[in-house]
Amino acid sequence: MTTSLTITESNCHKKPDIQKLTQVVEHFNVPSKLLEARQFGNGHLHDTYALLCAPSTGKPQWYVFQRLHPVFKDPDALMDNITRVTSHQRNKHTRLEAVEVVLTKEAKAYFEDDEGRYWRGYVMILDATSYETVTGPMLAKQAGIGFGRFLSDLSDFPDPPLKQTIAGFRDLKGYFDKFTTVVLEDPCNRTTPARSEIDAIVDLASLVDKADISNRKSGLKRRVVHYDAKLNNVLIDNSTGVARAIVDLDTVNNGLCIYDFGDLVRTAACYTPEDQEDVSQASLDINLFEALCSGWLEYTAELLMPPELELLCFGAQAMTYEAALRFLTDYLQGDIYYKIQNPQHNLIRCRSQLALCNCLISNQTAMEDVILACRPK
Ligand code: GN1
Ligand code: MG
Repeated sequence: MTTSLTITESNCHKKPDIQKLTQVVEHFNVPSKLLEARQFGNGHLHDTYALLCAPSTGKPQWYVFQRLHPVFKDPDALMDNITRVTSHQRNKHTRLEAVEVVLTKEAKAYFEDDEGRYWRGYVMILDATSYETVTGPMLAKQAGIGFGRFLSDLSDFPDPPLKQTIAGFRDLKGYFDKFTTVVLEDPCNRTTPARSEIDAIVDLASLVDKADISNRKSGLKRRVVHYDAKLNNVLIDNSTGVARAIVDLDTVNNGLCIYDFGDLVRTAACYTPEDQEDVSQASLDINLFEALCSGWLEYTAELLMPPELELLCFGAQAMTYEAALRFLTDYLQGDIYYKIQNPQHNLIRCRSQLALCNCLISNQTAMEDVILACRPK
């Protein structure tokens, strides 16, 4: 499935509340005549809308508006990070387009509604597509190039460091401890139907210790990273097929690039979606992996230090495990974090990520060989 940012019927789901959206849009510096509103995209957290707004004269323009998920409690820090990162991208005159935040009439980067929910808007990047699953090595390579350029363009990002927007984000040990507590408390009586997934998560717990050690390892440079480096956060130009922009900058932070590489492998080196029901299909495709590596390393190999290169495969295992762990924890808690389309959705997501994680572990040597071969000599 793909989400084309050229608006189509297929990427729009429920009917949006036009009255509410009209009220929100009025607070922003966009033409306030709302011609069309559609629910948009496939994110797991925010409510996202494509809005067509018309000035009194001239051409209507598409925007992406989002009502933020309540996990984002500090919108000033969130939007400040995004503004700093996109300004840096723009000053570099990079080949990647930087997303453009729409300001409110009070020149703020978000608006708080009367229910205490935060809203923000972007100018929509048209004629580009966000792919949910990979179609072949060419797309995997472009995804690698997109995130490789992103890392390289931000490699000279100035101090101060970016702000932490979600406490404990990307802390695998923290996620595991939370999971252990939820399993013990079993608030929704769901441990029985999830027994085999719980056991599978516990079987792979050595990854948690390895992440804890790696995170503190000297030589692992803290860089400006995306921290949600999924295939569907690269926009691919519809006519050239080239990576045009990196979107969804909510989690940009100073962190470890092995996890951005890892998220990319999780989502672009496997043909199936994150919620693949037939888990026998949720496996690594080595040709996709090779294409992705060659794209990513083309832009990052010169920056990377030996300990980072050594831990790239671990980054992929850890991110896939983390996804499984977080989906399962959410299932056990009664689906309070991620949006779901059916009652089993988080469990299904967990299973497919577990299958992929095991596949990444058993293919580690082959993957390391590919990385070695892709590194510029
Ligand atoms: C969430 O909503 P989305 O798809 O951009 C999550 C990521 C997970 C991802 C799983 C802030 O991202 O960490 O990897 O779902 N974002 C947050 O696909 O929790
Ligand atoms: Mg995201």
